[in-house]
Amino acid sequence: MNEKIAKSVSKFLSLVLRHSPETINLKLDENGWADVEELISKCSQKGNKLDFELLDYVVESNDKKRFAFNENKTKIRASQGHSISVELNLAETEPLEYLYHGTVGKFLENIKKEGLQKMSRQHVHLSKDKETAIKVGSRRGTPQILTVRSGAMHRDGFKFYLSDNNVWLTDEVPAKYIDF
Ligand code: HQG
Repeated sequence: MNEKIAKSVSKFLSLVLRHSPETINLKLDENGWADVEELISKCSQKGNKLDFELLDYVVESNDKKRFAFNENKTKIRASQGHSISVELNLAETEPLEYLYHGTVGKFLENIKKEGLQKMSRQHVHLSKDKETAIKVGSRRGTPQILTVRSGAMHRDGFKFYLSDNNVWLTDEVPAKYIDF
């Protein structure tokens, strides 16, 4: 399989399954699922040649397992990262004592004031290891890694969710729980 093509399909799927399904006139249900046949046919109509084999390859080989099929592979959704409102029905999960968030220097002043906010997404994204947080921060420049005292937050009543692809999600992280 051509990796360049797979990457470009993955980017396009992120766009239509997380942010703007209307780009190809696709309908997502309230849980974020799209019909696989409809997705394939609407992508192809818009010139993004896609067939089931390629879609299956992208889902299975994706570095971050960003997308998931339902059991019989008739539906597909993004496992996290949405900006549109979808109910992922993720189970509330007790977090590890510490989780990490990768950001960049220019945001620190604001984060010290307001804590971590979900910004344009549905949740604040956290990871269990610093390596992942470094990668996330590096998308924007020199990474700055914040340590979140998630255990303390949880004991204080904040809820945490673990996505199907192991990204920790929460609604916000007040600054007092962040070690800068
Ligand atoms: C920052 C990618 C100012 C926050 C990644 C981040 C991740 C604030 C940016 C996933 C702030 C939001 C999500 C505040 C937060 N003031 N800046 N109060 N609170 N920020 O992209 O975590 O490859 O929405 O630090 O790997 O960077 O797409 O979040 O820099 O898992 O699958 O505002 O996206 O995954 O940016 O990334 P994002 P993120 P994919």
